[in-house]
Amino acid sequence: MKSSITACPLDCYDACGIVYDDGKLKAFKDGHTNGFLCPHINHYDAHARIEKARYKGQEISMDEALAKLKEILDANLKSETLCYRSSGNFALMQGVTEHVFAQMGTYVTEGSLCDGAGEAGIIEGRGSNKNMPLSEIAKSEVIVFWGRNPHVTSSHLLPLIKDKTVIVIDPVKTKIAKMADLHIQIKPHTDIFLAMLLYRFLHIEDSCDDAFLKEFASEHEDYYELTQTIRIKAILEDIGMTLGQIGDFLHLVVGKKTAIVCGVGMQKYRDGADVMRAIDAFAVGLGLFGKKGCGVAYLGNSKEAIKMPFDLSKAKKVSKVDTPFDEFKTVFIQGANPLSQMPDSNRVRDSIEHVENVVYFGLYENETSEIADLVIPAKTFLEKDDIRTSYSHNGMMLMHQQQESDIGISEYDLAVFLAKEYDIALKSEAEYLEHFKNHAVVKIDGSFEVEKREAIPYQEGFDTDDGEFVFLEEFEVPQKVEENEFYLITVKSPKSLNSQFYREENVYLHSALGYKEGELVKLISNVGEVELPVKLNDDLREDCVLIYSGTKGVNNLTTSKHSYEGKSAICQENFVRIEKVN
Ligand SMILES: Nc1nc2c(c(=O)[nH]1)N[C@H]1C(S)=C(S)[C@@H](COP(=O)(O)OP(=O)(O)OC[C@H]3O[C@@H](n4cnc5c(=O)[nH]c(N)nc54)[C@H](O)[C@@H]3O)O[C@H]1N2
Ligand SMILES: Nc1nc2c(c(=O)[nH]1)N[C@H]1C(S)=C(S)[C@@H](COP(=O)(O)OP(=O)(O)OC[C@H]3O[C@@H](n4cnc5c(=O)[nH]c(N)nc54)[C@H](O)[C@@H]3O)O[C@H]1N2
Ligand code: SF4
Ligand SMILES: [Mo]
Repeated sequence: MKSSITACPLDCYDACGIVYDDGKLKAFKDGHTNGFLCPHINHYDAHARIEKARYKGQEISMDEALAKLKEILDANLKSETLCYRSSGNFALMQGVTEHVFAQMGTYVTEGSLCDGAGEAGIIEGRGSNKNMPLSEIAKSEVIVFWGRNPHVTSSHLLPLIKDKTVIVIDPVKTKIAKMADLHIQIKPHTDIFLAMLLYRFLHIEDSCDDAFLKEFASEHEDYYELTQTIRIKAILEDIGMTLGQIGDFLHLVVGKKTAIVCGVGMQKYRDGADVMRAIDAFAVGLGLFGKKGCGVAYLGNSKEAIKMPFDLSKAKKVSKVDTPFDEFKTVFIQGANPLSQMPDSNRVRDSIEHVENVVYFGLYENETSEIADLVIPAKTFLEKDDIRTSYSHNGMMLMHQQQESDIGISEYDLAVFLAKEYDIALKSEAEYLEHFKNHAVVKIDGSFEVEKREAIPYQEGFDTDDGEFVFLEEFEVPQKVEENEFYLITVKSPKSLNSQFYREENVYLHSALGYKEGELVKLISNVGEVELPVKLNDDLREDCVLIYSGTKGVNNLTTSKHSYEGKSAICQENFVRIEKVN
């Protein structure tokens, strides 16, 4: 009998299990999914998808589209072809197309639009990026949400925080901030100061976990000295907090099982790796690693402890952040909307204009499908077999096909077509799925978990050469806004999954700035501008402008420079000015 089990494919911490019941999507009752899904999946059917392939605006059949793809690929050298893939669908089989392109000799992309800076900081400090899973967060007494907005981006964490002490560090009074025992409405891009001051006062109050430091972080005195270079009074005033709040913070966490649950918010800057490493250092001071119910959770690596059967090692690579599209004659785009989601949209548009053939392989119409020469509709997650893992828990979710449909082609079938045409060895779909499944163990409740992922990593020390934590040795003082400039906060919306589903259309401003609801304003940064109607929101700081990810034109404002470490986009590095539009 066909299994009715699948999982949500979306780029989301929770990676929920789904039961497909008579055309309805229902949540797993067991485990973290806890019987509920979220609006994206509850309304999945409501979103019109691309039903027909097309070439230069003309509808064609799928066979014609594949023939066209071959014609396009044959017209140029493989070294003039780029495969640009993102994570509109997070399941593991998505990588099979990129594998085939890589074997054909095309370029692929490297780097991150997302979490790369923070990940680089974690790896520098700990030697690896092993995440604290949801199941351990459940055991903690205190949760610190640091640049993470759980009501929007990880709602299945919420049942786990009942009866726990909650601290929130966020420039926005988010829903979780309003419920928290302590909210520090920090000035954007000043988290490195807060993390270092917390460490310094932990040391001054003699509250460090000395045994842990001695064993796993022997350079701690040097780091304490670095934290002493901060001018306390001036910095506290600048970041928008008081000495009392530092005391309150420490009072709430010292001696408690604490989970520091980080999001991508505080690392969308060029020194994002250092910010994350300073947060890790505070956790080291508290001795939070290698213990039950303690640790630092971030956007982990969903492929941790999985050996990928797809080989990109020999492929030439260009950055995903400032991709030189104009150096290619053919660009194949899968599961991505780079014309909206990459930074510096004007640069992206100018650069991609020079490409002879843009191929878009996706589900929905958007800025990228609009300019594509060849559009190939994908299959939804309900129409193909797959397997997914998560960047926040250790589960492995089987995704069985639930529906038959004439629309679209799966990634695997597209890969089969290319492999046949270009004589590339490919295993059967079942073999790949079996390969992934072999990385799992079955738990008592019948669910699968990635076998080699530790629930409590770093119990024997860190993965650095000598097993010790590597502290920051220097840091950059972040730039401040000038008069009439604002920090740009660009965050995830409850209505969209980046540019999928219901996209936001406004800029959010504090009412004290004097703009009217609905009024059109022009936002200007040093790379570009965008006009958007105002929505007032007093949960913001007065020095911030908030535009949600997925809002059309938001990335006109963002730089395509990289983070110093991690080859990551830095969507919040730009300051903006506001002008009235008459
Ligand atoms: N509904 C929904 N869910 C999603 C997504 C979506 O688009 N919509 N996208 C998915 C993806 S791709 C990702 S990467 C994750 C990201 O999930 P989160 O990490 O939760 O992402 P963000 O909303 O970008 O940022 C989180 C918080 O950081 C705060 N922040 C901004 N700047 C700073 C700062 O300088 N310091 C501090 N301390 N905080 C700051 C923001 O105000 C925000 O509340 O969410 C995933 N889940
Ligand atoms: N200003 C600003 N920019 C940002 C961010 C921000 O917070 N602010 N966030 C950044 C982050 S964290 C991320 S992760 C990126 C996300 O950027 P993208 O990965 O480009 O994300 P989406 O906008 O979700 O576009 C995904 C596309 O995948 C396609 N798709 C969905 N399912 C499938 C499938 O099964 N098969 C195929 N072939 N296609 C499918 C859909 O058509 C959809 O258009 O954006 C980054 N850009
Ligand atoms: S919470 Fe995340 S994983 Fe769960 S259904 Fe919603 S988008 Fe999918
Ligand atoms: Mo992301």
